[in-house]
Amino acid sequence: MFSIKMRASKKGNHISGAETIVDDEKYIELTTNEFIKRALSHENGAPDFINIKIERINKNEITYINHLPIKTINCKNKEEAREIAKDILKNEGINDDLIKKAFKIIDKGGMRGASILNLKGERLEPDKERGVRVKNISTTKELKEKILKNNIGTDRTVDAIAIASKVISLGVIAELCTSDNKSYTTGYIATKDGYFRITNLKRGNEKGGRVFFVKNDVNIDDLIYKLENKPYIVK
Ligand code: PML
Repeated sequence: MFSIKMRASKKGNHISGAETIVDDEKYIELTTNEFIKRALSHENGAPDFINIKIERINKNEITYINHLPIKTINCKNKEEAREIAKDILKNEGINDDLIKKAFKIIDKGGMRGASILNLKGERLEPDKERGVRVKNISTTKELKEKILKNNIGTDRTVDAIAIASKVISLGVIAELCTSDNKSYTTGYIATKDGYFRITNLKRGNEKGGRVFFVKNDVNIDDLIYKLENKPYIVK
């Protein structure tokens, strides 16, 4: 099996990223071409740097998990969407100050990965500019098809459900996310209860980002190691 990762940037600023796990080397070329096409046609601009990384991974190291149940909550505007988001997060024991802090981080944008906040509001990611990127993940072809064919979500959902399902299975309390694609305004919150897509969680042209909320006694080195390195396939 092979992990294939792409990231594209311009003048050092992140533009886009994608990754998957393929089970045979015959899929490497096709997938790589798709990723390059994606990098070159991204709405956030043309990159001056594209990095493609292909690594063999051992089948026995892969953890297979079920995807979080997906639910879409339609909101008429950002204000309504953020109220809904707050309610879901509060249900998980995350207080108002923390929620405000998290929205401030994602609205500032520009991070390649996620910020990690504990319940005291401390930021635990070692590199505050870059954040922590969840890597070595993929959805199965069947899950991708189910999401797209039944209009449960979009291509962005397919990528994000892999991230969300992995982080929640590793003990993260909740994930808050808006897209760094300028025009993509649907964001989500993931908790142990599901992946809640929330329309209009940001306005068009606004920036995006990710925050993971974790317990105060989290073993942060272990969590970051697993987020980055432990291969997961989400079915
Ligand atoms: C991103 O672009 O990485 C964030 C994706 C948000 C996806 C929300 C959805 O399911 O539509």
